Amino acid sequence: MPIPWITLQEGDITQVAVDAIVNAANSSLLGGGGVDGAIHRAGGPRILEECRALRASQYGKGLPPGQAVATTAGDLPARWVIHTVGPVHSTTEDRSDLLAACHRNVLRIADELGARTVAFPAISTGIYGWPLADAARIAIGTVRETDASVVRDVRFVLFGETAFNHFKTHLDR
Ligand code: AR6
Repeated sequence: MPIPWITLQEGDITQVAVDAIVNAANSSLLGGGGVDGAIHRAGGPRILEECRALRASQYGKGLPPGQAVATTAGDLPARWVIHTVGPVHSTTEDRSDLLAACHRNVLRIADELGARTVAFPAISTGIYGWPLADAARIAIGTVRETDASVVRDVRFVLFGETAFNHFKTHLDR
């Protein structure tokens, strides 16, 4: 069934008490800047240890863009972190399907984990350069079109008023 609640919040995703928060990671799964850096800083070393173990056991070549994988959430208020790798924005190639796949695969894993509440950042809109208006359209459109059996509440946690307003425009449509 469709996910009943899709809401928006301005703020820092590391502070949000939901079942699962989503990390905009890179293929290495070994951390980086932006929201990835913030999650590893606030969550402590356990998340990175689990990421290293996943790399060693399953993702030696890296987690491909569009895919997702879960760890526990260390010291964060959430129970799990679902790491997904957004596509780098390109002006010559349409990579929208990969950005949509990130959202779909995160929701599938959240369902498998039994997570009822899931918080997403604006994947690919920072270091990976995706224009906010387009990313908001894809993110909200994909979550609206995805069925889930356990996930009841998807919250987009946006850093700053500009990001919030772009997502609000699409949510209100
Ligand atoms: N809470 C919520 N949103 C945040 C936070 C936070 N604490 N910090 C940043 N944002 P980015 P990407 C917003 O760059 O574009 C990393 O190095 C930010 O304003 O974190 O997918 C990874 O390791 C922006 O709107 O992710 C990869 O190498 C959004 O989160 C690469 O960056 C995403 O920005 C991934 O780039």
